[in-house]
Amino acid sequence: MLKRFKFIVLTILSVAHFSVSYGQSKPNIVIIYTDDLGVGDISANGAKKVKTPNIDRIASQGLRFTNAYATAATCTPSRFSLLTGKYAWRKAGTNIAPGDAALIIPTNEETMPGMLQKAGYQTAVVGKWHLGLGPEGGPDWNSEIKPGPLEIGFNYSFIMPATGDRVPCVYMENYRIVDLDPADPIRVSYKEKIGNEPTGKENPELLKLNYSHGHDATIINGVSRIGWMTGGKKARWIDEDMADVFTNRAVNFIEKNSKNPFFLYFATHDIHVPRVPHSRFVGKSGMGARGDAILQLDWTVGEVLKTLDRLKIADNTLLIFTSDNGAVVDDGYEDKAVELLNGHTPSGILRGGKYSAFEGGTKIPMLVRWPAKIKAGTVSNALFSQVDFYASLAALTGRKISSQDSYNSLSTLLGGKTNREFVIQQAVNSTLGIIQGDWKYISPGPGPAINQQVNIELGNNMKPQLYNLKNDSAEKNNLADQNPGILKKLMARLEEVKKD
Ligand code: NG6
Ligand code: CA
Repeated sequence: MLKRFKFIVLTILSVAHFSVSYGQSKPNIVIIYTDDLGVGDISANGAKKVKTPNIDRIASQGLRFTNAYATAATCTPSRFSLLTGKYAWRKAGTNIAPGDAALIIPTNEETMPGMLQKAGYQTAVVGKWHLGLGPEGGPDWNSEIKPGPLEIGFNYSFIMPATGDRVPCVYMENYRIVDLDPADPIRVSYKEKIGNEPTGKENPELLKLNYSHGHDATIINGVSRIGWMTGGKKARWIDEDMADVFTNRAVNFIEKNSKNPFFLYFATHDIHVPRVPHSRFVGKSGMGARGDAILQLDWTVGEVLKTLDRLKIADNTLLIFTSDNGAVVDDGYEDKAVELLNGHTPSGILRGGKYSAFEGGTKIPMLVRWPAKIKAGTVSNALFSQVDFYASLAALTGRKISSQDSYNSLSTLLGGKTNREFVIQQAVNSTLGIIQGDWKYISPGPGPAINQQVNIELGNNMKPQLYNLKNDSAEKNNLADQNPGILKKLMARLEEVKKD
């Protein structure tokens, strides 16, 4: 009898002990994944023309990376890699997804949010999705839309299906479009015009923001988009309110889960096009809509920081702030971003930008704060790739995973030395580059040298390119001919990684 009693007491004690240490040791995790923000776009990285005090606060209270990379120079493949720990170029169909694409993340393989769920986290995605939705053939917008975020490991989802410049321009909460009137069903096409709503091409006089290239289809809220849609009038978003809507959902999720470990993947629309910020930011940067969108993004970050402070969970929250790809100025709308740049350098000294195989494509701003573990005001020049978030967060939360591409770089993420011998970069046309040691190699291939519309050098070249990033971080001198040995080594390494 006594023995049995002892056993019960011990069991209760050990369960109690387990749950206490469980709650305390697992930090909350917040990833603020911004869109198209360049290394030069935040004052923490030296920007002078625009001030980002809230973003800078993450750096001053935590860690600022100077050598961190997204896996790709566009959104869909970068996000695919972030959430799966796998290079997107291993899987067909992972380039910039049309707004009616089927879900591109397999539901039968473990993902980062799924792994964190198993580790006891409540998980949420708020903001831009752009990873496809629904079964093969794409989603039926008027019924339950699945598979989607909930099938790959999120407990809660509040998203825009694709991008701000792609139809359908509606929010989706879990399986449903928000405020959809069944009497006004949504139809979407990326092939041809459907319905009879005005388009940017046919009715430019109706636009409040003109397009500069592309973006000439259905007009929603005075802005023409990529793709055509009809119906869903009540459900359509107002671009000016988008940052408020997403921030509100993100804050609500944090509040609801402040007493248990949570993972929030907060993917902002800012500073992607169309840049139509709320009136409280319009004209405030003096740099046009792009600068104003940076101020709006900074406000968003401030709201997240304030919420963590108010709930007294900032100390035990690992907060990561970064971007999906490098900067672009004119990405298809006449929003005065070019004319009003005023000497601001979104990509810093880097060559290229969004879409590019040059550094401006994938080198991104990255700040990490975890007051319980990271010394305030640290700067790290350690090489880091976003493909490692998956394995690093698995290590943090005690989950065993198997991944060929994602390495456990937790110590790097918290301010230690690099754990990576190399970083792989993917440009818009899937050209690959590899950085190893001081050197960077870009594989040869066809394609225009410059995307004239966005005025960005893409890095395409029929000859192999080799740059010494240590002496030449702006990639001015192709040293391939002078260094055949190094060239051969990097080429071979890239081939090895591709084979893996
Ligand atoms: C391009 C769009 C660009 C942007 C990009 C995706 C045109 C001419 N350009 O095709 O505006 O939407 O796709 O950006 O349509 S990303 O950040 O989501 O990858
Ligand atoms: Ca992007």
